[in-house]
Amino acid sequence: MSQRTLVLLKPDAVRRGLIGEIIGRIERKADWTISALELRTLGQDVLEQHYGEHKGKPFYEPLVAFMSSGPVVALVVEGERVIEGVRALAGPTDPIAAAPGSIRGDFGTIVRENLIHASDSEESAERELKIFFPSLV
Ligand code: RTP
Ligand code: MG
Repeated sequence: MSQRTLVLLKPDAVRRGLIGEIIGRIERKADWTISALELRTLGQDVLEQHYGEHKGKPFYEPLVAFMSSGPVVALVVEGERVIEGVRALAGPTDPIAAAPGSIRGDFGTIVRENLIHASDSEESAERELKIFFPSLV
């Protein structure tokens, strides 16, 4: 089943020079395609829409501060079961709990600074793609 997902390489990944490493892992998966890609610094408005489900939680304010602390790379990836697939490449939210071999497991230690976002369901993907790439049909 071909799908589309919204991926963000978070500001820690960009600062640490891991763009190529992470995109390379996504690119090497068979039959997945990067169909949009952009470096941009996120404002409060976009982050509030994107992470609205977490508003009010204790980690929300520091998360928004972190996510606006430098540029991110936003990508649209298309292909077979790509929503579940990029989540699997990323590993669980806490990088210490993430298995070596996953992006978070290989490069992260701090829960907040966990390198990558990927949509967690078809509904999230549709919602998030509209926020980041509204011109995409
Ligand atoms: P994401 O939305 O960024 O892809 O990450 P996720 O689904 O794995 O995790 P989620 O629960 O949606 O949390 C969003 C992001 O908030 C930060 N976070 N910090 N306890 C904490 O300090 C905490 N919990 C979550 C992480 O950056 C997480 O990716
Ligand atoms: Mg999430």
